[in-house]
Amino acid sequence: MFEATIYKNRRKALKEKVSNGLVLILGNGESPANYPDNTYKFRQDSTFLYFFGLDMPGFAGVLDADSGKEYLFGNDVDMDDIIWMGPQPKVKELGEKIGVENTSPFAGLADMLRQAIAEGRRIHFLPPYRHANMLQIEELLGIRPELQKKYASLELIHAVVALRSVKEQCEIEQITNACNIGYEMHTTAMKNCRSGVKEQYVAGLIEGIAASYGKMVSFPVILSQNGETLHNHYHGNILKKGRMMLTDAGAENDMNYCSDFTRTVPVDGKFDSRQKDVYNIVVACNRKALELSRPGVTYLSVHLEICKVLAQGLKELGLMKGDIDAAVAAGAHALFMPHGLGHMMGLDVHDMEDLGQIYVGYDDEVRPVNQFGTSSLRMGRRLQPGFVVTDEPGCYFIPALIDQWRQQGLHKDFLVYDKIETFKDFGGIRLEDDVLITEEGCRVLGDKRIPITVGEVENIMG
Ligand SMILES: [Mn+2]
Repeated sequence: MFEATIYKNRRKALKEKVSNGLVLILGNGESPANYPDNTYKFRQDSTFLYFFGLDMPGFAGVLDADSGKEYLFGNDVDMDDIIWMGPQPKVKELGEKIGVENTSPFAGLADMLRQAIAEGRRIHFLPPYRHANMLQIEELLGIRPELQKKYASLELIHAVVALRSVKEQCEIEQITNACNIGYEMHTTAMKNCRSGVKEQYVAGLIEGIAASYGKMVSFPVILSQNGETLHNHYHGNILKKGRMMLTDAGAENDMNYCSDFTRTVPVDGKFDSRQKDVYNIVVACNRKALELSRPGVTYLSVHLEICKVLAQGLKELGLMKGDIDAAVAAGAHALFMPHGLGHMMGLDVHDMEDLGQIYVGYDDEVRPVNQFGTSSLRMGRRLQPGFVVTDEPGCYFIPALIDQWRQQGLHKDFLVYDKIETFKDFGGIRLEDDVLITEEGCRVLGDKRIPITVGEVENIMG
């Protein structure tokens, strides 16, 4: 964990942002996979990690916005735990590590909240996403699970988003570390992308790299020679010459900070000319986003600009036609890129998505766009120094979507369906980097850039 002052400062800032009452931050517990003692790898709640730093199950924190007092609730281990898990620090000692003076057994949490309710005090909590915590909130606050999202504190959500969105130097170092693991993962995937190899083999290799350098993958690996399926977790195909392998994967490091990269490479290491043509358009989109991203610019506008680069490139290939600005305004390009340019990243790969994407990626000024494609943009608001966002344009040929649009006669003025038809066997390309917004502009995170140009990719695979 970081040193205690980091957590103390964060909690102080949070208390200043919340007007009054108690702030309840629940940690996560163990989560059973197939029987109670056989659990999934433990994953702490990211907001609890951010303010209380303890990466272990069974804790909750409370901040009193009125008195300024801070509390950590958790149980000391007993002899049984020591026999099975080894010696563990006392809750008091854990509190000292993160600068919290007041510690208490977990049961003290219910007592404190009961008293606060009796006094009519406000209790702020965040929208829970795990059923165990929903039951806990029901028990503690008497709010049924289906109502908890509604009663979660918007004031607290906004305060947490404001703090966690701007990454501190110590966090940028951790994300960089996660990106460096991502570099190992992706270059290993490239070197093993050979015809006759099963996708699962490559997926397993890179998952092992994430586990061996850090905690685990930051989300289940997406790896497929059918890259046109955006989130393809099926890894049962044998890689075939002539296809491209799309790998969207990242690592979560020891401090639970994430990386998230996508590369798309030709099986056996040489792009054919059609692949090269489309690939270079996506490289240009990725590069355009790096050129435009800087403080004060909305990420929605960056998204729309790279859509124009995509449409222009596809027009040059004879797949689109007409006025490019009009095509993008109409949403015709979304046949090829039905998703957004990127999302926030930090302790979560989609940072703070549990708090509500609308509060993370949008604000009063920049509202979500209700048009197919751009409606999937997770991050639209103005960029600030310290934001970490992904830059992940793509170009896909999804046969079912092409058929549907053609049948409905959608965007006939901008789409050359006869030509598009000949790309139905193409697959999909996505190229994703993790980007830090700096004072002057932005930079790709990671000590080394994962090979991205045609030349770099063919070189490392050759
Ligand atoms: Mn991503």
